[in-house]
This record gives sequence, C-alpha cells and structure tokens, in this order.
Amino acid sequence: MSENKYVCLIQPHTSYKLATIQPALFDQFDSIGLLALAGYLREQGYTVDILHLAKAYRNGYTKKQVEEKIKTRKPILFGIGNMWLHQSVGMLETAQMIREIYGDIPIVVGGQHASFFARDIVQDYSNQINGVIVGEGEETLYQLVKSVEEGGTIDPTVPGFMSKQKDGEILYTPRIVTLEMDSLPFMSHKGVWPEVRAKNGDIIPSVAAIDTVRGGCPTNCGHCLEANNLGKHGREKRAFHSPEYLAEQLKRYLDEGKTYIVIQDSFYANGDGPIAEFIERASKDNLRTEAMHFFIEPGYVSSDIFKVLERFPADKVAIDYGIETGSEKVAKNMNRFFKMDSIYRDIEALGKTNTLATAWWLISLPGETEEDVRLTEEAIKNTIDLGVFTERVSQMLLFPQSELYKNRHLYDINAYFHNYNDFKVFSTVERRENGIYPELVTHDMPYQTKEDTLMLLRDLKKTVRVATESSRHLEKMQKLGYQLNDYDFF
Ligand code: B12
Repeated sequence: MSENKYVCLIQPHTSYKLATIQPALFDQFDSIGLLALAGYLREQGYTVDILHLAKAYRNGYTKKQVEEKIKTRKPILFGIGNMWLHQSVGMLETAQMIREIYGDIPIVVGGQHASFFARDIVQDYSNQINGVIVGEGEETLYQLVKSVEEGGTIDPTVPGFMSKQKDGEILYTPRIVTLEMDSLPFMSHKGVWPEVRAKNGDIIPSVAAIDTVRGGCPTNCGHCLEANNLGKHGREKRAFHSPEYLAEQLKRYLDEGKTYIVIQDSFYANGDGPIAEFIERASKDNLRTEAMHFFIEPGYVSSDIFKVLERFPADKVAIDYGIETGSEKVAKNMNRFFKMDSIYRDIEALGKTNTLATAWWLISLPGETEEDVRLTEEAIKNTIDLGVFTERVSQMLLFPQSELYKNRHLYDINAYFHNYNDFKVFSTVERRENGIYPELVTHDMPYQTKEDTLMLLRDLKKTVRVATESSRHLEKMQKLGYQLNDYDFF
C-alpha cells in the first residue's frame, strides 16, 4: 500500500503532568471507538495505525520517542480521540505536537466527550485542530479523509463534522447514521502501538471490550450521558449486533490473545433473549475466556438472567449491577423508577450465583439528604450480606448536557462545571488511594454541601470496608478476583 493511503489515529494521554502517573480515572484500555474506525478505514483500502500515547508514556516511552514515531510516516490526516473527559489536556498537547511536526496536515478530534463538547472545542481550539467529528465516526471520518486525499483540504460541509470558519461562524450539519450494525467490520487490537505484553498479574493487555449496541439507552436517567436523547450519537433508533456477530467478535478477540472480555454497554436493554442466545453460542463454540464481565442495570432483565450469565464459559464471570442509590425518592428524582423490593429480589438471585457479583453506588444526587445517604449505606450493607460486593462508591458527575443540569434549579443544585475547559481538571488530578477528590466535585446543594459530600463519601467507603472484611462471602469473592480498594471512581 502506498504511503499516501495512510491515516494515523491517536489515543492521547491525560496530560504531560500525569504521563507517568495513574490519573483519578483509568486511561490504559484501548478505545474501541478507535478500533472501529481503523477497521472501517482499512476496509476502504487505507493503512491505519493507532498510537496509544497513554500506554506509551506509562510504559517508559519519552516525548522524543513519541515525536519520532509520529515522524516515521506522513499521514493524510490525524484523528485524535477525546472519548473520555480526562483525555482533554492530552488531546490538546498532542495536537500541538503534531502541528509543530507537520504544520499543514489536518487534525480532527472525535469520541464521546468531544461530541458532547464539540462547540466549546471548535470555538476555543480551532487554531490547533481542524474540527470535531460529532457522534459515530465511521462515515464522517472516511469522507473527510477522502476529501483531503482528493482535494488537498478538508471539506467542512461533510455531515457530522463541526468546524469554525474564517469569519468565526460554526459550520455543522448533523449526520443521521444508518449503518447496519452487523455490516460493521470486526474490531481488532492489531496495529495498536505500542504493543505491551502482560507481565505479573497485569490484566490490561488482555482486556477487550465488545460493542453490542449503538444509539441511546431507552431510559432517560437525568444524570446519564447515555440517556435516550443524549446517547444517540447520530442514530435515530437504538441498534444491536446479533448474537452471531457478537460470538464471532469474541472468537476473533480470543484468537488475538484477548482473554478478559468486557460488555459494559447497554446490552441488557435488549432483554433476556439475546443475552441467553449469545451465551449459548459461546458455550457451543467453546469460546472460553479467562474472565467475562457483564454490566446490568435494574429493570431490563429478569432475575433469572443471573443464572444464565453464570453459565458463560469463563474461568470467572463478573456481573456489575448498577443500583446507584438506596433511596427510592432520590432514584425517582433521577428518572429511575425502581422499588427496593425488586432490587433485592435481583440481588438475592445474583448473590447466590458463583460469580464476581458487584454493585456500584453514587452520592451527591438530586434531592439527596443525609437521611437518603444513610439508606444507601443500609443498602450497601444488605447487598454485601447477600453476596453482592461493592465495586465502587463515588460522587456523581454533573455534566452540562444532562437533563439534570438543565433542571438543576428544581433541586437547588449549584453547578461548578459548565464547559469543556472546566472539565479539563480531570486530566491533571492523579489517583489517590483514599478515592477522595475535592477538586472533582462538580456541584453542591444546600442540603448536601461539598464538605458533606466528601464526609459522606468517606463514611460510605469505611462502611464498605468494614462490611466486606467481615463478610462470610469474602473468601469466595477473593477467589473470584475481588480486590477491595477505595480509589475506584466513575
Ligand atoms: C464500553 C464502555 C467502556 C468499556 C470499554 C471502552 C473502550 N474500550 O472503548 C470500559 C469498561 C473499558 C470503559 C472504561 C471507562 N469508561 Co466507558 N463507556 C463504555 C460505553 C458504555 C460504551 C462505549 C462503546 O462501546 N462504544 C462503542 C464504540 C464503537 O463507540 P464509541 O466508542 O463512541 O466510538 C465512536 C464515536 O464516539 C467516534 N469516535 C470515537 N473515538 C474517536 C476518535 C476520533 C479521532 C474520531 C474522529 C471519532 C471517534 O467514532 C466511533 C465509531 O463510531 C460508554 C457509554 C456509551 N454508551 O457510549 C461509556 C463511557 C464512554 N465511559 C465513560 C467513562 C467515564 C469511562 C472510564 C473513565 C470509567 C472509569 N472510572 O475508569 C473508563 C476509562 C477507560 C480507559 N480510558 O482506560 C463515560 C465517558 C464520560 C466522559 N464524558 O468522558 C461514558 C460516556 C459512560 C457514562 N455514561 O458516563 N468504558
């Protein structure tokens, strides 16, 4: 393939400040969005590399070596991911580095976080980057690459691309995505640089996530970025991969040595049937993994599904159950209409399985008083007692795009973070063992001040520790790989 058919995609580090340090939010996994784009462009005849700079810097590569790597081959275009909020500073630093190396090669940015804050980015950083791809990126990126290849410059009228014109006007036509899910190429981690080999107990190189669904989640939870209206990313209707496709994707991951598999998206929202079918196929084809991780939200699947999930052919099955709060009132304020009775029915069924069963919890929620937090504390103790341990407890992050932010006056919420630049602080805060991050608290309420949030969080983390350490399920859970820590933060 000739050199001019080359496209370079980059997964940035968080910031030079934290290049060699673990940030508050995790940054080492490969972005499957970039894998999806690479697969799509390869199908159109391009050569694509993904440079994973968070991995490179953490594994001892210097800035000079990264520069040398970027200089080895001149691409048609650079795409930098800003999938996660803590990549923002790293994205800008990388764009700056590329501009200094190649003044004129177009740089586009994309990913979930970039899509949510596209206008802010284009408004403030159009001197460093050419624009932002909003939402699903396959067709938009392909058309942009083609426009550079054919005409020498980016065509700013490509739907799905947002850019700032010379007169300051922002140009953007939304793209309606109609790509059939099962027509998308399978993802592969081949071609991600640097290749890091697993060493003593490090599972990161073996982790791979499966994309099962695109488009918004059916529920409009007020605080969630995946909510129906926000999570669409160009798709008018939620679309799932078929169980056959998912089994084939899994097989391909296993063939390339990926043995810790994660399904973290809203696969559960399609109900019990497709999950059961996928598991049946995996069993029949003996697609055995070391670990298989499922994420389940209350209300979409029956309590019977946990027994089905347990049967996945893996050395360990992990099931992460997102309850978030023990207060029905607070749940309702978040547009989540569950009764704790039904939650406990699920928890009882889940706790009886031989799986690494965990739940996760949030505080600083709308209308949440200390009394509500104590209900969450009770629920934490009860679920641990029933064999469902706590994965994490952390403060809710209030994003300006969420329905809750828009309606924050209803709960007297005072928001501190309003734009892309405000969220850049996530790129520069390192992980702390105690999991307490005052500078990452995004809001307060008269009935739960910032100090209250931090104090209550400390309390809950202590409760988790005491309940876990004295639990009769501890030995079994440790055998399944449970590790108690205070720092996990979402
Ligand atoms: C699966 C998932 C994971 C998986 C796997 C992620 C992965 N390997 O990519 C795991 C469990 C590892 C994970 C981890 C985290 N996640 Co996550 N994750 C998701 C989830 C549920 C689905 C993502 C997915 O499958 N997408 C499918 C792929 C194909 O789509 P995509 O990634 O969006 O990519 C498309 C476009 O965005 C675009 N695009 C993407 N990248 C780029 C780059 C360029 C250059 C361009 C042009 C376009 C582009 O094109 C792609 C193809 O169409 C999303 C929510 C959601 N529904 O999207 C949260 C979500 C993205 N995660 C989130 C977070 C916070 C995290 C963590 C930081 C959590 C933590 N505390 O550690 C970590 C970070 C991990 C890391 N960097 O190492 C947040 C991000 C919020 C934000 N504003 O940053 C989300 C939105 C969840 C939420 N509701 O809050 N996650």
